[in-house]
Amino acid sequence: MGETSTSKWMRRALQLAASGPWPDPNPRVGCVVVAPDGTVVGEGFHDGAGTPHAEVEALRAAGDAARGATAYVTLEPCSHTGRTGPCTDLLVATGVARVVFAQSDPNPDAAGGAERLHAAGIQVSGGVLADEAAALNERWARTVVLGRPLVTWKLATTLDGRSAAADGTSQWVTGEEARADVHELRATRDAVLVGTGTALADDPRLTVRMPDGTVAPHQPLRVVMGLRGLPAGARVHDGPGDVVRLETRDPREALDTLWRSGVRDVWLEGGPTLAAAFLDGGLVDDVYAYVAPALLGAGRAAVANLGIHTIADALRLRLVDVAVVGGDVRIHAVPAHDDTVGADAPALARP
Ligand code: AOF
Ligand code: ZN
Repeated sequence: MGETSTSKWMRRALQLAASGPWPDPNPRVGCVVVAPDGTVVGEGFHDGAGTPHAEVEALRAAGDAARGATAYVTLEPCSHTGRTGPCTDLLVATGVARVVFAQSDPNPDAAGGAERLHAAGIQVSGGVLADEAAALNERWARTVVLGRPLVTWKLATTLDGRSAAADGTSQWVTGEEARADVHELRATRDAVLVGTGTALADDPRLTVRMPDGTVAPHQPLRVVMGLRGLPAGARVHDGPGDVVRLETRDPREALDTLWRSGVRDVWLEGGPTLAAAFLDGGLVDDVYAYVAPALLGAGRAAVANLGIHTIADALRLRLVDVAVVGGDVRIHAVPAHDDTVGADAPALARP
């Protein structure tokens, strides 16, 4: 079979993959099973975490016609038993003769499928339209490699880096447009996270609101971490969407818990102590700084002490982009140790 038909079927598999839900803790995967005479005998896609894998759906549709056929899959078939059984075993059992896949599986728990198929006597080739397949699941791939949710830290400061005045007042550092922009970005995340300090001081609702003040349809999970208790009347308990209390001050532990409950990206809104803990642990992947052309000269800094004493040790970020938002400036940057694109690029490209 020539390269043209191989990429034609893979394109179809990519199309199927794209019909899967997003965002989702699992990757978007598509599969097409093609008989030796070139007829499609089965198609499938992954319809979200906990549902059958794309291969399972396509093989189920193909039935006996899978024998001797070629399976085109956008992701290397899994070799593990997770929420579902290994697809490699099913491909072998159904008598598929050949497997063509696009992206190798970056998930350390599920990888190795190609070798397993090969060992079972199936003809295997990978890398067909791999970049396109990878682009569908860029954030997923980053999170499975890291084994934790991606973290975006948002801060709002004056020109002199202060998030609150000397008397503790902090509403509002930036203007209305910047606040609307924050709500728009919040809405693209699975969870919004603050520390108990911020929850007590600012009494935020942490909901996503539309410019007219109404509540947006998608509400990220609202998470408050830290050891102090919250009053029953705290506003975070109001409105739609779930609220989670994480009784820990350890960012790693908090991210582990969130990861296990399916959260794949977190919007971190402070305060300064929590931001410092995440930065210190190398747990910040994206930074959105809203800077107001205002000066306070005194008051709380956006981030607490990072233990840096000399300029050479500054935590340097790489600039991704700068935008004027109303009367303020929005700076998007990523930690300099991270030379991949901003973790946001694929998510924000989505409608
Ligand atoms: C999917 N859908 O169609 C394929 C996946 O949590 P589990 O048990 O569903 O396993 C998820 C892993 O399986 C996933 O991280 C990826 O490595 C592999 N393949 N996953 O969600 C699919 N083929
Ligand atoms: Zn699988």
